[in-house]
Amino acid sequence: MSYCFILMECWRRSKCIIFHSYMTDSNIKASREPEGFYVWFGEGVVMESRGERSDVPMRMVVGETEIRLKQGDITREEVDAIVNAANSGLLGGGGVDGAIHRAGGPEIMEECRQIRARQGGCPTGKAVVTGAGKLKARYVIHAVGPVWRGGDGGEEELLRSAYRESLQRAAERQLQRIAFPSLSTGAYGYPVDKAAPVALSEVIRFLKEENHSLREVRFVLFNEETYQAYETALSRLKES
Ligand code: AR6
Repeated sequence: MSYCFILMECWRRSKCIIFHSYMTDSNIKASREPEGFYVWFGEGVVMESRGERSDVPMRMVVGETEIRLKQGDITREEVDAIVNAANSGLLGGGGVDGAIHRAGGPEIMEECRQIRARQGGCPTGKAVVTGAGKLKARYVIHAVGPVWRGGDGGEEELLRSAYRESLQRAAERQLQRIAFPSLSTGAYGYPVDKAAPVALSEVIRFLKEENHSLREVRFVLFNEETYQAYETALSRLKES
């Protein structure tokens, strides 16, 4: 491996690179801010990189499955199934639910209507499956997370259940790649710093303990704040 390659990899992955010069006994810190600042020395220079950049997708491997965090719009994901943050009536709404129905077209709502007619909707903590209409995914798994009421109303178990049920629906269909939004942390008001460790730990538990075909579980997080909360939670879970 060439030095140039090593340098470029460190540069890509690091928040900060420090060049130690043992000839002049000085350290030169090359921060990535402002972007593009670059320092190069000749002989007698040792390079050290520090920190991990948040725009390098964060990952964790559990058995044969990768958990991956990314910032983006879930309606664009090319996976076997995307999960929708639905309501019990499967009636559509705002947030990610609205975005999925808009992008996927009316077929998804028609299937939701049939499920409603058959079983009266989908209780909180459960998940049901429809096709994905015009989306790139094959299925939409409609999961109903809890409304946040302060934390004493069983919200954590209901949120765990919504993730678990979604993964079970995927496993029943032998799916390999599934993408989640951050359930309940928008209109339903679940604080994202509390929801992220619940979501990730339940996914990790499922992957370790249940029979499944999954090879990738992707969290597609809409904004920076949500991404950061999941990144912090995943870092802590990796350390524990
Ligand atoms: N891709 C990924 N994440 C998104 C997208 C998108 N296109 N759009 C929004 N989010 P919410 P909830 C994020 O409100 O809290 C609906 O009306 C959003 O930033 O969609 O479970 C339903 O019909 C937030 O981080 O879902 C229900 O009535 C996360 O998705 C109710 O809202 C969840 O926010 C469900 O509320």
